[in-house]
Amino acid sequence: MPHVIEGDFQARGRRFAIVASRFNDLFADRLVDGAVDTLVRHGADDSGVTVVRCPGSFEIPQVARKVAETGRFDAVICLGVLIRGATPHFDYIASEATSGVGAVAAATGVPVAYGILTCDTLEQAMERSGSKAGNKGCEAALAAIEMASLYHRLGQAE
Ligand code: DLZ
Repeated sequence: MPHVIEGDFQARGRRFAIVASRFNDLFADRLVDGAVDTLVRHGADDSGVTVVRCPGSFEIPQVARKVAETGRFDAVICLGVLIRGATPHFDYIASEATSGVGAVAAATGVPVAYGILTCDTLEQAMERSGSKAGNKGCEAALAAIEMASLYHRLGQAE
């Protein structure tokens, strides 16, 4: 049998930060609600969940890095909602936000989950923030719980 190291979905006693943008808050707030609900239903205490709001998705990586660097969190969950407009603005912000979030995880060693919607239409955003395509905030929170557990176990295995 191979030696398998993997995370579980127990959030009790762990500390999570949710970094969420306010732009398109009609949908962004639903992602935050989904993430908080998922964390709490997996055992996180209210005191173990901190929500940090920033203006737009472009700012998410900057704030996530600050938050991760405090050393106070086992994982950071990044949530935002980008909706394509008439100009290429969307593509620039989506690209910065996406690569920026990955860079935060690489630079800080803290697991960072990605829950930024990149939608062509309002309908797509609605579908992914708590209706027929689920809630991507919940999915990002699950990834964060698993990664926090995995990093904990990898630390024990050293
Ligand atoms: C400017 C802008 C635009 C056009 N669209 C979005 C969007 O769909 N989703 C989002 O999260 N943020 C958007 N922003 C705001 C930028 O992310 C950023 O906050 C501003 O450019 C200020 O730096």
